[in-house]
Amino acid sequence: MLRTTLLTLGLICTGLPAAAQSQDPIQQILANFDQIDSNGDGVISRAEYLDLQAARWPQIDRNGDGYLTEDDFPRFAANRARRQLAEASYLDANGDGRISQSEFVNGPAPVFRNADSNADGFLTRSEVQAAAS
Ligand SMILES: [Ca+2]
Ligand SMILES: [Ca+2]
Ligand SMILES: [Ca+2]
Repeated sequence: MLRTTLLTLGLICTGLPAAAQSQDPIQQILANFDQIDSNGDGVISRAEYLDLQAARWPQIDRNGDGYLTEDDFPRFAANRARRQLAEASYLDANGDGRISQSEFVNGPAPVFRNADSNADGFLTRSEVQAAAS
């Protein structure tokens, strides 16, 4: 469950159709592998993954106050917002009840860690494919 939280949060906040929201985050990495691999060396480094997280932040912090809180979700989605935020609470490193940009971008990256099966800090295409299957 944890591994899906980061990308799910972003998709919920962008208001994409339900079908797109349910897409597995690792499938999205696989589909965008070449764009995420910005230096084109054929592997996704942790730094390239962090760049991806940083690029997604504006869609997550919708009201632009620098923190992810319930206020960033549509009012009608308050219950879902609380659930999502509870699942993402592991990102709240300083325990102040909200997730800052730096906590989000630099925090634990379970999607990356789970896919990096040899734990060398790089995702190869075959590691991503294995995680996606
Ligand atoms: Ca790369
Ligand atoms: Ca916010
Ligand atoms: Ca915090």
